[in-house]
Amino acid sequence: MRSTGFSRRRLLQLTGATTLGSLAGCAGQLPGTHDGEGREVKPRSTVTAEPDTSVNLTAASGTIRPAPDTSTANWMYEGQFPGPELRVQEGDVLSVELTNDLQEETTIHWHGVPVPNPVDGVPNVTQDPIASGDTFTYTFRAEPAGTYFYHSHVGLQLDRGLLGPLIVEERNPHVEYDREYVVIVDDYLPGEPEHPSDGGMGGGGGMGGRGGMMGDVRPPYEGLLINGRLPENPQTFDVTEGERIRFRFVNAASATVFGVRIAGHEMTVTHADGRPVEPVDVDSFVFGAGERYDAVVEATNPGTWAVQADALDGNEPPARAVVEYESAAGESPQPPSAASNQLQYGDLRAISSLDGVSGDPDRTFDLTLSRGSGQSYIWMIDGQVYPDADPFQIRPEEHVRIRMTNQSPVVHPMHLHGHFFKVGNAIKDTVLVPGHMGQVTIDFHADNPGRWLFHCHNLYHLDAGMARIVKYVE
Ligand SMILES: [Cu+2]
Repeated sequence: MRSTGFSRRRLLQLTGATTLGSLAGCAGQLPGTHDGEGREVKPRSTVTAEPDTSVNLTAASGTIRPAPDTSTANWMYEGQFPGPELRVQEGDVLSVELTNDLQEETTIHWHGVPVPNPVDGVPNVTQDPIASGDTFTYTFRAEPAGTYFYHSHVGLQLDRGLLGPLIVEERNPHVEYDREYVVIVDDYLPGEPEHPSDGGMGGGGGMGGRGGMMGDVRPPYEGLLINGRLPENPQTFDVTEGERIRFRFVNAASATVFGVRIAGHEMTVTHADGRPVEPVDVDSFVFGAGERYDAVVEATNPGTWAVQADALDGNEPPARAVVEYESAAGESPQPPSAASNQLQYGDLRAISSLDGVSGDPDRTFDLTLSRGSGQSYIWMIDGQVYPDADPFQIRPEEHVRIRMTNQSPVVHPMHLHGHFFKVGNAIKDTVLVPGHMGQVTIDFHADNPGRWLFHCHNLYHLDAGMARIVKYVE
């Protein structure tokens, strides 16, 4: 149907590879970028080695109790919320058989892990969705080490509770610690998530809406959670004076950016999105949906202290947990003081470099992030609404640059599947692009062929079109 695409491709076949290279270098456009007809490169094959760890996960509905007198029907893995912690050694082969006992299709995505494309878990892009009653096995090598999480990538299922932590332990950590805790920060939505376009979020698709966030609507969250618990029912992290505690913070929320503090203690941030960084001391950090930070805390201030995560864009009471020294058991937790030394992306310096992204890029995409102007709830990348959007075509081994300008007033946590990227001196897989013309540039090495989703990790923005396929072509 797109005859111009055909003829352009024809022309390029005739003019040969030199022309291709120069075109790609100057304009950031690949022949076929807009016709969606480039010949795809086969993905890496999936791992066939014997798994070191085999896990069965069943997705099914059940009841969660985020506080003693609060319960709600939710969807869960193995009847747990958050789902069971999967913990393996770096380089191990992990095999997860997912059984779908839900009444609708599902998948699992291994957020941040650069798995081979066929096990990335994006429905209708990397696999057929798993039908109700069916099973699907995801097998991949768990590397590099890091703090990750897994979640459903179908529709709004993440906001129904289908999420859990995936920890890939380093063989040789670059920081010392005595014990660790995983801290999953989330927004709490009882019942079924609704599409804003259906008027289900109180904003009717208009401006403002619940939560009062300019230019966006917010689901009717009934609280904020740490490890599945509301603030009136906080988890206690036991510590002993003199210990070094590693906290692995995961923002598994669907629509919430959090600011995190621990009362009475400085945090030494050691990993960003699982990747080791030069340790940096802060008293707070902000992270968006899909981001992770690891921080080491020295237990040198006996007492009982709050771990607090405030929604930057919501007005629910902050999520909370408690750090309790043995010697102070039973005392009521002290709240954190105001943040004065907040982590900035510019503070992050990756320990190891990312191969293949030095110098000038082979291809650059200049993208706008924006909201649709009409009454319907639409979010766009470069003016297009996924899935009715052109794939970004790249070639194997290219150094690809994506420059984003956020024309909306709302922050967007942008996530690239299958790859880490360089942002400043950090290596990450999810990055916040601030509102009001905020600009962020990421660079990645095209070393994992396939079709990868690049999208906003605000689930409602994703659902409303803020996504693209990055596709490897020959
Ligand atoms: Cu967004």
